[in-house]
Amino acid sequence: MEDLIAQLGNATFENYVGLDTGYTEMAYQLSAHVLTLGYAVMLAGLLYFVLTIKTVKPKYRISSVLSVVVMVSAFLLLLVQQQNWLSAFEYNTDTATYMLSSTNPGDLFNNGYRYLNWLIDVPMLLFQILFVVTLTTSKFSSVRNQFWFSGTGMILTGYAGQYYEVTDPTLFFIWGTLSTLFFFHILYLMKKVIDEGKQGAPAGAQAYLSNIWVLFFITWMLYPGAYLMPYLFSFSAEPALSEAAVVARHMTYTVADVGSKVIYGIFLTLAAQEMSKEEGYNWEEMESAL
Ligand code: RET
Repeated sequence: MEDLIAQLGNATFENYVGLDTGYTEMAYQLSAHVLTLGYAVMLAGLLYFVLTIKTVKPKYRISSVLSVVVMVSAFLLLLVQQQNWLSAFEYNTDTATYMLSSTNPGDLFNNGYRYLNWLIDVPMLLFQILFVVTLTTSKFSSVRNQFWFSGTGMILTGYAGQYYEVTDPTLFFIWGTLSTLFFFHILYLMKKVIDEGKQGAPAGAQAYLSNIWVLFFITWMLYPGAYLMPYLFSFSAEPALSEAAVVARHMTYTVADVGSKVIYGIFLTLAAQEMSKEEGYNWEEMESAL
């Protein structure tokens, strides 16, 4: 491990595996395919949010617009992330694995693109629900500011921490813990927003809002899981240099992205449709107007 650290420094563990054993065909391709699936779904989601925007009353449409913003930024950054994977490693016939590229014109593999993407998407996703629900006791601007504060705090501390996942586990866990404190605040606020939003909402919308809370909780928890992946596979103070952990991280991020951005946005659209119907705007009976 020491000589690997001398060569790779603060690079993330994906590179360490690439220099150590390299990736078997299956692990390399599976990663490439999962990363491709990620950005393809964002493009499909973009169409869904554009095409369904008129199925909800104008006052709910900002939610669809925010989903569009999220889809465009996620599409671009996930595309770059996939290209980064392809260029960082190259097939080596001696080892019959994909090793860290020695002729790589680009950079090492890094998940930083994701974090910077979250800097845009996390506040957007959190604001989005505020345009669908009606708050009873909390103030819109106060919740919005707190969402923004804790959202960016969570990401920036996590971004700092991920550089130390191999070289300095202590710092990695300290930054990770700080980030988790912001995360708990977000979970608390979101639960409050959803509970308030359910009051007075039509039954159909209430059911979607309950589903949104479960979806939100599960998919957002996957991100810290992906951060911890090298340790979840090693169960020790040293990160596991295992290709299975790398593939698991790609899969976790992709499932989390599809759930927290696309399915979440779809559920919000469905909830807004129910609310629109309740308020006399029934798109199913006004095809000609669409
Ligand atoms: C980090 C660092 C380790 C601790 C925690 C984290 C949480 C990240 C989350 C990210 C959510 C991202 C979303 C992106 C959608 O575009 C930063 C991994 C708690 C919850 C929803």
